[in-house]
Amino acid sequence: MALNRHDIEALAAHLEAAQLEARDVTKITADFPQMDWADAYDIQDEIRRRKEARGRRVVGLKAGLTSFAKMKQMGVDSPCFGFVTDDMARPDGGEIRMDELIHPKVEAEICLVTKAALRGPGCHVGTVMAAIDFVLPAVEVIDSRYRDFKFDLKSVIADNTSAARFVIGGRARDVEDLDLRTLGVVLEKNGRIVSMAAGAAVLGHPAAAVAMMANHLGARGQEIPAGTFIMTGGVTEAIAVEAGDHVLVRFQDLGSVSMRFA
Ligand code: 0L1
Ligand code: MG
Repeated sequence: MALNRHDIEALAAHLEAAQLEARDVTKITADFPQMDWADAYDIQDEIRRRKEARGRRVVGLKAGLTSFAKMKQMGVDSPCFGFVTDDMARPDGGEIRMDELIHPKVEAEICLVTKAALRGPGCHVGTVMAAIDFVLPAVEVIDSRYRDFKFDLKSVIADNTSAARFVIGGRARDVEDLDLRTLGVVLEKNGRIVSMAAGAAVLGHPAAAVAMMANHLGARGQEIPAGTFIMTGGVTEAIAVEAGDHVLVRFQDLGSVSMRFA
């Protein structure tokens, strides 16, 4: 670790305030270039601690930057991990307020819910598949707090991987009834198809994102508990939205998820 506890807490307060006030900030590595990967996740953990201390509940985990399209879009070569809280959830078909966000983008995500705990190291697609209860479709609304998306991966991790809103829709399906690699996803904005992909876009198999997450958490002495909702990462690149936009995502065998931005 390169940062001291005081800096970790100050940076967590700084980033969380930017999120809650929908205010952009410069990337934190500009002022703390020595920040390392452990510091970045410690800042994120401190944001989580602050939210839980105020009564917010962590209702899911997320993998980000897991699709090849997304990694290319953001110029990074490895995924990252974060969490979502109860106040980030919005209903399927509902409205998402733009005045609470900075510059949101939407991502279509295949989500897995565990029925057994997963703890790395050594988790792989097989371990994960054995621990999956069911599959759900969702749309994540990410909203980087960094001005003009000028960031690096450590700054993004500290900023809880841009987590802002998420919408679960469609229908839950047993994992045995699906082929997660060939599961097709079509994203429409204002009635026009803007992106398409299949589950394999996420690291070859969406369960691979969960295995990476379990191994990452294991290295930090943590696990994925049974009953965890996990967003495996956008299958396509993220799509920018503005007030008035309507987003509809159709997931093969899982139904659809929609929302309007107002
Ligand atoms: O969910 C994610 O893919 C995290 C993305 C973080 C970077 C961004 O804001 O685009
Ligand atoms: Mg995402």
